[in-house]
Amino acid sequence: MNRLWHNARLMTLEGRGLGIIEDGAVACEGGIITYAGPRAGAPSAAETIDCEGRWISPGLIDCHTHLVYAGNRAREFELQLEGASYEEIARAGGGIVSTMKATRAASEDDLIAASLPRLDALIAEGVTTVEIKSGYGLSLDAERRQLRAARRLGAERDMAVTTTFLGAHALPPEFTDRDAYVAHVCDVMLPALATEGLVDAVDAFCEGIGFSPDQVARVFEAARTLGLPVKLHAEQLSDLGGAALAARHGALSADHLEHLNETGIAAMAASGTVAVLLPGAFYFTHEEKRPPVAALLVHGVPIALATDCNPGTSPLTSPLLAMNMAATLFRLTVDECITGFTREAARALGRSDIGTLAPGKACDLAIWDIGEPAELVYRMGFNPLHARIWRGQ
Ligand code: DI6
Ligand code: FE
Repeated sequence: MNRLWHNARLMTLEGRGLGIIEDGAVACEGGIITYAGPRAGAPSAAETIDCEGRWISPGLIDCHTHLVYAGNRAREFELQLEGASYEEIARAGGGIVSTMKATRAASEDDLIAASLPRLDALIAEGVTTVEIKSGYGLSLDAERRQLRAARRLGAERDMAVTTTFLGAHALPPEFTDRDAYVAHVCDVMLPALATEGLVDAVDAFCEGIGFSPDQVARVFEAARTLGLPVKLHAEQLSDLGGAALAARHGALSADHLEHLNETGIAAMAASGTVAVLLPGAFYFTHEEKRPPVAALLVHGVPIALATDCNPGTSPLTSPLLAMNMAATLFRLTVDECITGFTREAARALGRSDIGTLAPGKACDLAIWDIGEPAELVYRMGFNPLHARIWRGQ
């Protein structure tokens, strides 16, 4: 059935900024937008919805999450508050490995049950597409369960889920040699999971405590052989040249980037690699170095934002709070915060069918009870979502 939302103010996200249309309307047929523009030019429809002057934006896109895992690290957080270091916690069995143990012990149904509340928190704030990474299984079976759970979450709710294989996240306890584990990731895990249709993209953690640029390059080669796009956790804690490496491999995005240097920025600009900034992790880990936002803008690198929802460094399920943090901590403008969770987030996922309001795009809408777009970014802990529309429903 065709539908028309009218008497609305639109953030179409078409063009450079927010693409605002006052007194606008959006029409939809079969889950696809057929019209987004001034109300005066709107087609007639079987069903019309009066938005009473509310704002409509594209549904939000959370382009970097580790949303599927079991357990949590609240006790670890408490120990940190009492003065324990990350190393002490890791030695006591904490850190990524503690989430790995809980995730390995969980069935696919357990993972779904544990992850649904987090997904629902995103849905409540208007998210219509979410990227979900593996990386807490670190064995073929457990990574498969995580990715299958991620796929199933999309069916449990009206939500588009894109999956990313992050086998090269941490060294599992069965391995002592990082190169040997990377070979297992490239030769065994990735080909099997890709064949099963569980992998939309491939990611790695390029860091002193993660994997070296050489090891990441091997993972990227394996992805290329399978025709899969790549992205990278780069320059979060130190500068290993990960972003430039990602750019050389035509990565969709390089994410975190607090310690990114000029060379990396230029390389990203040349390859069109999106900078995904994750203010939740910056905040939660007390990072002091800010990502080089001004230089990214000067070079014309597109900037996206995401929650990085994960149990260790960003237990965040609020895109609206992430926008507020990006503004206050990274000095992004209101327009940059909103484009970062819509149009640019779509770009970070390599998706041209979502992220703006235009004919031919998926009819994923967020309808907001606000007087102006800045209200989305300005408030903290308040949710002005009036309605969320997924594929026209
Ligand atoms: N970067 C991070 O901040 C997280 N993973 C990553 O690649 C840490 C995840 C965790 O501590 O569980
Ligand atoms: Fe992450």
